[in-house]
Amino acid sequence: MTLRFDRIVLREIRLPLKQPFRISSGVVSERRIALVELQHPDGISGWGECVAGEQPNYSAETIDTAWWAIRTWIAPRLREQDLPSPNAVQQLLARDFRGHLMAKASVEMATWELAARLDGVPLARKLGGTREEIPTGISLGIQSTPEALVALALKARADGYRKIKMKIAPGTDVDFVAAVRNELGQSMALAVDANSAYTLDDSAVLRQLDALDLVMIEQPLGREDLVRHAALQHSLRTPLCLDESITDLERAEDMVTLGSGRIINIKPGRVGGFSSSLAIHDYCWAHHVPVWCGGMLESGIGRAHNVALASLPNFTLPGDLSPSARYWERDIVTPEWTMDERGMVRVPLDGPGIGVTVDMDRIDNLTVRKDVIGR
Ligand code: OSB
Ligand code: MG
Repeated sequence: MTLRFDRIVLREIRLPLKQPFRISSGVVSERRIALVELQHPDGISGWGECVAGEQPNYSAETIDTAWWAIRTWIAPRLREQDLPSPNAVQQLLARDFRGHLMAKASVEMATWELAARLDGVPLARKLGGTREEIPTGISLGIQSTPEALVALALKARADGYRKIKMKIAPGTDVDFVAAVRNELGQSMALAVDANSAYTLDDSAVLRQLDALDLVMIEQPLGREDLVRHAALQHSLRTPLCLDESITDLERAEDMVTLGSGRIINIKPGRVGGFSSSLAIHDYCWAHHVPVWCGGMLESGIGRAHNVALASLPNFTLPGDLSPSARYWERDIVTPEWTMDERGMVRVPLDGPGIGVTVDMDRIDNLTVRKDVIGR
């Protein structure tokens, strides 16, 4: 069957988080999530989820800019066309069309899902994934006291998580992380993520973090600043991991060339989709740079895409792929995502596509806006 879609259904759902999630640049209590359904003429759908946030505090995109970009530019360019392969979509969307990577990714990834369904293979295998289960880490938001953070970290370890990442910002950093290190001991893999909250003027604080035996410090400096990250990396022994700064393969190459970091957090939504993620993955593998799959508080659809990607061989560090119950009272897929007591999430390999069932009744109940593009 040819890869094409004649109609795109865009839906916005509202999904309250069990707990507000605070990072250095803002807090979210209820996710506004754009879901993309690509409808093939034979009645098969491919699903995608847009990771753009409610506010422009992680990147310039928001759900509202993504909605507009999909309607105005992405859907008209791809709809009612025979696509040679999902790998062709990224280039089609790149021509004379800058930015909007999260909007592009949501449709590009849905195209991969549609292609996997048309081929009757699991998305993980369509992408070239080899793993059957993924080691999982948790990302803990900024807490009001070190004691509160320690309590969450103890629970995370008891749940089986293999890595604990703590969000930090100036003023809620060294004391908080040191308290967790003291309580959990040296053997637990701990990491921090600053979401660009520091500058090189904060080097005293960054040196104190360097002494806490962290597996990585994620994105301490500016989003577009590979040069200062290189200066910082050369002064620290802890590996820096870049998240926001890596928007495409070229940025990954620059990181390696300049020495701006030693690890990459690949979020397919941030880099424009799966083709770009695969290119970054392959490049990093060849250059001995480990990668892991980050999260953006996705629902069960986005999580399925992340789990499929994380099944590739160079995803050697635990991903931010917490189970559904960590975020939501009830997810929008069945079965919900779970993690076993060893901190592993299983890659669904029994059915085609994302391998979980989209709960249409649940989605209908949560939908606040819907837009149908096409006949
Ligand atoms: O930097 O990884 C990040 C959530 C929102 C914005 C940025 C980030 C995050 C997370 C969430 O860390 C991880 C998850 O989805 O569990
Ligand atoms: Mg991050």
